[in-house]
Amino acid sequence: MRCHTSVLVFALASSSPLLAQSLNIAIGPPTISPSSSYAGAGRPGVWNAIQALHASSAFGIVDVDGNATSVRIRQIGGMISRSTNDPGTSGDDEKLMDHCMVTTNPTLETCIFIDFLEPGEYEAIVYAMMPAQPGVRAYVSSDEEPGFPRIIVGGAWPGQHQELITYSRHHCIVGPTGLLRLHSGIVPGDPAALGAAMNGFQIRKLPPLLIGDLNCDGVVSVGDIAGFVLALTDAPGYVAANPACNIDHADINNDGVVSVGDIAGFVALLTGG
Ligand SMILES: [Ca+2]
Ligand SMILES: [Ca+2]
Repeated sequence: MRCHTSVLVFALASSSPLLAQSLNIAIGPPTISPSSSYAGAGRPGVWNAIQALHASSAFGIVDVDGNATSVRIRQIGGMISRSTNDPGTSGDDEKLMDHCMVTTNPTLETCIFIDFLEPGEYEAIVYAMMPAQPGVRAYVSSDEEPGFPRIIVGGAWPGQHQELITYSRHHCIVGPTGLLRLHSGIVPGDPAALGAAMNGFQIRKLPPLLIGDLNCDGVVSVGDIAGFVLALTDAPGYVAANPACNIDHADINNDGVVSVGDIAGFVALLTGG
C-alpha cells in the first residue's frame, strides 16, 4: 500500500504562499542539520532539520538562501525515528546520514508530501542509506516522476555521496496542485524488520530545458563549450560549478546519459549542422 489516500486527511491551506524552488531537508533531531556550505549530492545552502514524524506537518521551511517560504512538509507511514552512529560518516555527512525516518512495514512506505511548490520540473535527491547497516536497502520513488521508476538505494558509506548507495535522483513534474511526493519503502522480498531509511532530501526547480545550454544563459553558443566538457568529464564538478543549471542539457542525443555519444550532436548544435 502506498500513501495516496492520506492526502485527503489534510485540508489544504487557502493562503497565497510564497514560492520556493530549492530546499534542503535533513530528517532527524530538530537541532542537528548540516552547515549551509554543505552540498550533499546537490547544491549547498541552508538545511532545514525536521523530524518528519508520522502524521506530522512541518512549516517554517526556508529555502537554500535562508528565505522564508510557505512550503509545508508532511509525512505519513514512517513510524521510527532512528539515530545510529555510522562508523564511516563524519562532519556534515554524519549530520545528514546518521539520522533517518524508518518504516518496517512492507506495505506502508515513509511518504513525504511537499505542498505549495511552484509548478514545473524539479530535481529531487532522496537520501536513503541505513546508517551502519550496509546490507539494508530502500525502495525510493516519486509519484511525480514520469514512468514512476522505483530505485533501490543502500550499502556501506562509500566515503562520499554516491548515487544508488547513499541517494537516488529523480526528475519530477510538479503540476498545478504544487504537490511533490517522495517515498522510501521496503524492497520487495527484503526482510522488512530491518527497515528502510529516508535521511533527508533536496529539491531544486530546474531551468527550462534547453539542450546544449550548459551555462543556462538561454542560448546555445561557444560559451557552453567549457560547461559541456566539464559535464562530460567531471559531472560532480559541473554540478558544483553550475548549481542553477541542469546537467541533462548535455545529453544531446537524449539517451539518458551524458557521454562521448553526445559530442557529435553538441558540435552540430554549435555549428548549425
Ligand atoms: Ca548557453
Ligand atoms: Ca546522451
